Amino acid sequence: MDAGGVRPAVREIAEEIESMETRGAAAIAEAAATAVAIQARESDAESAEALRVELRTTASRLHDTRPTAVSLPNALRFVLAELAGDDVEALREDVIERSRTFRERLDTAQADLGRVGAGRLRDGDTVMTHCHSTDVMACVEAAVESGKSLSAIVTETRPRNQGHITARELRALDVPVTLVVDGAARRYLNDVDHVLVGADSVAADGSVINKIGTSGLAVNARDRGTPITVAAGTIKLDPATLYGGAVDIEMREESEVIDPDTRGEIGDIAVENPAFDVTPPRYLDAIVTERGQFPPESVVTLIRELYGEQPAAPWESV
Ligand code: RUB
Repeated sequence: MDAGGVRPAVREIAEEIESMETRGAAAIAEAAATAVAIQARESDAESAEALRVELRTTASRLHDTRPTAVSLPNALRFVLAELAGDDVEALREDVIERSRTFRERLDTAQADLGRVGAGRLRDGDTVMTHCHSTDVMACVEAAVESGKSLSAIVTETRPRNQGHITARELRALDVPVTLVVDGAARRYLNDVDHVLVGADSVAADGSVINKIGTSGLAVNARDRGTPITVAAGTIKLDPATLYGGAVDIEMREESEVIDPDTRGEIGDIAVENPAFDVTPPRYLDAIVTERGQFPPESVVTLIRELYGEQPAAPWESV
């Protein structure tokens, strides 16, 4: 067990998020909520205070895994909203119950937003996707289930090729797929009716933070007059941005871009590997959530309604 009493199963979940075995904003949030419940269930803490300290240490470990998807801190905020009281068993049960509620709501939200997003797609549309987003897949699935026939152009999504996951899942829905390299996206926009992307975070000004390449794709789509929709459940809304917080863009290993031997052969070069970028709201047509669709600039009212107060930070020790 860790200093801080973090259970091995929790450490394993944190490592899976770090190594991207568990990836995508919704899956990361679900895994974090599950990990906190495991910690509460397996903890040997004999007092509520000791359990509170362990839960904060657990939250801190999970929070440090990946910095950009706000669904992770939002999950921790929800599950660890109330850590009050002197009864250790009541505290344990409360955390387990809140984790269950969070995960159930996540599932329902995705199904609900899928139906909203499906409404934006027409029978016969070709959609272009970037990366792999379960919120996007929920929209496509709902459209297909409602009898619409779709085809897809899928960017491979360098350097980790999440487009392959999207391609596989679209084929499982019987959607015809053309896989292209990221650099070919603009060329193929001529054949596309709708661009559909997910989000890791949505800022109060309506900017969308998603997989690197999304902003260029959005600018190109706007230039071509191709509608672009962001599918993002409300756990992707970042309350800290209401109070001047900025979204931290994850910088990943250089070796994901170029292997060390090839790099050595080339000589002295700098390599940068940002995992996400920021798309300003003017390039986006709509953000689809389980609460309906919003013009990106209006999303601030939803953030205020759902997360109006100064956001808590249950991963910080007190
Ligand atoms: C994943 C990514 C996805 C969002 C939304 O990046 O950018 O578009 O996380 O996914 P990575 P979802 O592969 O680096 O985690 O809709 O499943 O939450």
